[in-house]
Amino acid sequence: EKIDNEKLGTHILTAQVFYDGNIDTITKKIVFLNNVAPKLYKYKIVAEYPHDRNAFTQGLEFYGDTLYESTGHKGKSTLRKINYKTGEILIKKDIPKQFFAEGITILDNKIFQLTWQSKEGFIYDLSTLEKIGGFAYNNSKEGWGLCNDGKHIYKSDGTKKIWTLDATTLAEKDYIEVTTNKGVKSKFNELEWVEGKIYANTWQKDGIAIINPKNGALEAVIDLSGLRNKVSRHDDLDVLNGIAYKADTKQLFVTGKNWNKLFEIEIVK
Ligand code: DDQ
Ligand code: CA
Repeated sequence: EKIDNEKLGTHILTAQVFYDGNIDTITKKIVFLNNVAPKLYKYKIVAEYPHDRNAFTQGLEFYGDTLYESTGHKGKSTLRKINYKTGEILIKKDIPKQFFAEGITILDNKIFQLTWQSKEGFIYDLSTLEKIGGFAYNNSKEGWGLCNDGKHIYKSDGTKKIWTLDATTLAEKDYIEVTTNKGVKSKFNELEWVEGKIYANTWQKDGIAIINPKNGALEAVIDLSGLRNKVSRHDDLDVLNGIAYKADTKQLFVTGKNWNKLFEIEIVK
């Protein structure tokens, strides 16, 4: 492999060695770590809004003032259009029962939605939420989170990889590995594109990782562990999952699976 110095994580190097008239191939796995530890950020609550306690949040993204949400569990997955200020569900579409819906992202007036283990994604019309197409994943086994930078779509799959997808064909083109100064991390769930960085919930952790999309460096972690005490507990896995950024007003929102609140937060550095 040609070493791409920009990218952290696992690299497989192969070299051909000639000796005494023989040719041998040597393969070596090396892991490039980041040279600095992630910064630790705290948060401040700016506002609280109602959130459906029965929404097992898997994807969350704004388009203008409207919030879009994908909810999971097989047999009760949905796609929703929401007034975030009141929590009112404007449109709700049930996903066919065999699918466990996961992350969503919005690009070119379309909503792209992943499913967890069915290796299938769906495409919907942004305003009506009518299904207008689908796509398959060719490299990764699972679908977890999605976000986009206006040009490319980014997809997490539960492994240490975050994929870059072609925005037209949805084909998995390239990937980064999320890396700290200690190792390569995995289980990035809901994603959000925020001012040139990928924000990612780590599955079952009360924090958000801030990731450099160019090299995979995990640059900072926002510790959100105080939030779960501010929501009513639910029998289901009620973990932090759901990041949505209103880019026009630079507002950051987070919620959790089956949380009764959506929080607007400010990062405290
Ligand atoms: N994921 O979002 C982390 C990708 C999957 C969440 C799955 C949690 C529900 C567990 C229920 C298992 C039923 C087969
Ligand atoms: Ca999101």
